[in-house]
Amino acid sequence: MSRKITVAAAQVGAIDLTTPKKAVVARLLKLLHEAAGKKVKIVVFPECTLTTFFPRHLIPSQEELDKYFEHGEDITQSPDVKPLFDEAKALGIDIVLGYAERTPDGTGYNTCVYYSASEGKVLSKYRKIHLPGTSEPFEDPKAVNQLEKRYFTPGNLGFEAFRASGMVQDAVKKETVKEGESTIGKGDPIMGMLICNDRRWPEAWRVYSLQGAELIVFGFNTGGNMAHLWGSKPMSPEEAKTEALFHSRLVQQANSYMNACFSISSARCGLDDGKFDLIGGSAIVSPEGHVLAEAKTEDDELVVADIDLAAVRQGKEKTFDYGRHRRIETYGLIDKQTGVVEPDLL
Ligand code: CDT
Repeated sequence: MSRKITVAAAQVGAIDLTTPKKAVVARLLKLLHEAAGKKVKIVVFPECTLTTFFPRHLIPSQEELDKYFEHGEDITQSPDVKPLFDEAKALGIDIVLGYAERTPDGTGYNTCVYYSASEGKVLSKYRKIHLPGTSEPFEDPKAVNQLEKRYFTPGNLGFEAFRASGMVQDAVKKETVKEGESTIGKGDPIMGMLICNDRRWPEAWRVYSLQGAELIVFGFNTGGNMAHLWGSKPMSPEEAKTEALFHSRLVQQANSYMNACFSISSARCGLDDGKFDLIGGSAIVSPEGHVLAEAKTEDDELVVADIDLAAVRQGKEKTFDYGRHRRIETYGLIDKQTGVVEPDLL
């Protein structure tokens, strides 16, 4: 049974504080049309795609801050963004879009949705669970801030895998399955979504792979030089950026392998406002941990690969056959303890 799909990361380059959402959406539409020309079926856009990564900035005015959020329950009806969903439907391309969400009760989430073109609706929503950075800006005026803990609440939707319809031919459905037939690896593709910092947490990937995830997708905004938040030693901006890119790639390749799934990562990158440097490095990675396609620029760029979801079976049925090899009776600390407790001193 063929489980081949052409997929893409739509990497997005610099966006300034004052760039209007309409101008960003015009760029996203250009990438979507390029994807259509390459017969892509799923396009993944970055984290908080529609604006500059505003958690860099202390924005005291609520009215000003709210301009960076989408309001209400249904992003597909947001006036500036609706044309993107309408075009995705017309072109028959599923899209993953990251955005800042303000719910009707005023809560802020760092969110993404999976929009299905064949169903004409959002199939799944994910709200970022691991929020990095600080609530207060650093005193050092030269520091690059990451005020996600100030502007967002940790996601409350968990890591809920879902199936994407209309992607593979002859997928076994509830109605068509024959009695006693094994449906493993035969249904519609099983997907999971993460957002940026989540990709560094193996627990997040594992919860999805325990649901059989075949393809995990995520967008990111990763600073090239965030000396106040990470780094083991003083580095030049160039060294810091190389290290940030290395770690980004390391976690994507390692977690794709250890969870026997494909993954797509999509960067917001470039020099925002001519000074905030974000790494690129959008990539599509195989379940064996190999890079199948990667961005060559730090600008708007479509990164495309043909993947065959049947390739996840090898890892899921041999090295990482969880049912045969996992030893959950020994993993208790994972869900009982948050921080580190060291053994008693000698
Ligand atoms: N957006 C986001 O989550 N960025 C973080 C980097 C900053 S926190 C040190 C990331 O994990 O890439």
